[in-house]
Amino acid sequence: NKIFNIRMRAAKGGPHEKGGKHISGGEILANYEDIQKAVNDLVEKALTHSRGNPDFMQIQFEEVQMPVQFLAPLSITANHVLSVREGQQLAMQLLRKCGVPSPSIEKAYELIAQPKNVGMRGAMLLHVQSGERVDNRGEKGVRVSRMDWDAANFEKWAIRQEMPRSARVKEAITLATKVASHPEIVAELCWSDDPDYITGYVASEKIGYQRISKLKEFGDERGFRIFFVKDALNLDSYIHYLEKEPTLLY
Ligand code: PML
Repeated sequence: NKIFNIRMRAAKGGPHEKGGKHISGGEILANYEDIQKAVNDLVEKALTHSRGNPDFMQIQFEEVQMPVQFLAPLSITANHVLSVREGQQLAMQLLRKCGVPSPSIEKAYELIAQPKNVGMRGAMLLHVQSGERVDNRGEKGVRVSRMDWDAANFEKWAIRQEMPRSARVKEAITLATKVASHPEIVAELCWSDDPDYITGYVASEKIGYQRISKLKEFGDERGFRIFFVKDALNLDSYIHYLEKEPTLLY
């Protein structure tokens, strides 16, 4: 049974490469019979996005040539905090629990504070022991791709877990589960660049998906995704895993 990857990206002010502002993106892994529906769903997602109407959209599909990895979603813990300060302190504490030393966490926050790293669409990969950035992807970062969660399974899961049945939550947990299942990645720290969305998370195989209700103030357009990796030697193989190897949640 062949599997296809269908991807969409939409921007305003022209294509992303020409300086257009990112409006929406998404991807679906589907059987041949479901490609039409996948395309419709992605077009609808782009046309109804809260960030505004796109004037550029690209849809692409291709057969997935590699075997698909099937994973169960990470377990979820909801952490309610009252302030950004409390949320960020909890995030640091969770990173330490995953084995990230304090000086490396400090280095991550130094990178976050640098204006040149604002607006990055992908993730930064940091070496867990030194805290140095090890990917060579500059301001683009590494974009995790080729992953999905069967819609009906996600719905059932979300009801059981009392989680919002939103595309955002579905995509974040799918991504975090794929990332955490790589044996060389010890932790992920993420929060959104959407000014209307302040919940973020720390995730790993060890601690699961730890949602933190407040990691930034409303109105803030700075979002980040950081993966702490054990070893920088096999960088190409991690990046290949993150970008190309297909993962489906069940
Ligand atoms: C959630 O658990 O509510 C999702 C948090 C991260 C969202 C990142 C994004 O905007 O894609």
